[in-house]
Amino acid sequence: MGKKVSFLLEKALNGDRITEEEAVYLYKYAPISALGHVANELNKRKNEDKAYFIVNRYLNPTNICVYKCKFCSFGVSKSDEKAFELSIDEVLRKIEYSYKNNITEVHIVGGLPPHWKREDYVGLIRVVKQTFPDIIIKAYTAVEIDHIAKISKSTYEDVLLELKDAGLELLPGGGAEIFAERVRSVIAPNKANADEYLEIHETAHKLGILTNVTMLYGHIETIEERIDHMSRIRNLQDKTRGFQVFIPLAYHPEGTSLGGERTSSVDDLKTIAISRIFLDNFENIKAYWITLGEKLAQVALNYGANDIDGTLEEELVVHAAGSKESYGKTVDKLVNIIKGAEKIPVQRDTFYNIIRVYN
Ligand code: V47
Ligand code: SF4
Repeated sequence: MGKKVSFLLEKALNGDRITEEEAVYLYKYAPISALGHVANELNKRKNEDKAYFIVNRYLNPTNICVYKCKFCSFGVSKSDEKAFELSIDEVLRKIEYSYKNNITEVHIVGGLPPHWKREDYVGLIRVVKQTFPDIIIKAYTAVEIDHIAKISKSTYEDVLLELKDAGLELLPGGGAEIFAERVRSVIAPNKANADEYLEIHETAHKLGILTNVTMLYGHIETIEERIDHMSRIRNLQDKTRGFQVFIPLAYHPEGTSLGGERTSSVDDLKTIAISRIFLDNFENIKAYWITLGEKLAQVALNYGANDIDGTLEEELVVHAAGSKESYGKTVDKLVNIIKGAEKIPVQRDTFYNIIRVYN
């Protein structure tokens, strides 16, 4: 291992913040085993041997979308034969089914149909909350908030306050992709840009709504652009402390107009480890089993991640792009994944409050 790599890893272990340039250097030159060791150590200081999962349901009300992001094979036009739009009754029936499995959270995100009005987005949340008052609603990415604000000629604050009043409790992290303009203008030229995404999260934090944040990696971005992405997130977190968890999402190319290859497992683990080392102001790093696969998500729990998301029941976005992970995991399965990683499985709620420890 080179002198500079050892010095930088030591610096991180001493609890000193590493710079963007240093993170790029580690990404490029540090051996994966050394990165994993340091990331695991830093994670242990925050979370001991605990690794979290949640009993939840993912719900996509529609795949009809006016935006045409090049990495996405989920969103389609209204006239596409794959287009679907659930009725309110269908939404409630799906949640009712999962309610029997004791879900504590429903994660609602979808396409942005040309005919949906602000009332449709708000009404959906209101009816779900009224029907299932004890389920926490994590819904609508910053892209949806931006879209609703634009179609109703309103402010982000106004939209977020109305959704909060309807029952929304946390914004999921989707829609971040890669912030750098060079990349975003190619892969997602039409939707909320980086400044808008970050402004929405900052506004949510100011209103007392916590949020998650993602990074879609493994397409046309450079290592420098990944670190730039994490750096903008770290800066906002310094200001607001409103992000709960960082979720790196490995790009799946199947059926997308962008094409490309799946990321390597080494790249996936390095990305988890670097994010744990770089984002010193984050408590949680999620290894999302849908994008990593259950085996690699398990390994990632020893590379800095402390969360694998949840039971989910059904997931359509990454499956449209080639994820072969079987839909839904039982609690037993998630507990076994975590135990297999030699960590202590902890069922959490949306806000990382402990529901049950599986010793
Ligand atoms: O924003 C779209 C990504 C995201 C592809 O907040 C793709 O806890 C890989 O954000 N290959 C939605 N990824 C999912 C998401 C998420 C998932 C789990 C938990 C949380 C959370 C958030 O999925 C999109 C986009 O970045 N995505 N297409 C693809 N081809
Ligand atoms: Fe629409 Fe989201 Fe897919 Fe972009 S990523 S096309 S906004 S569903």
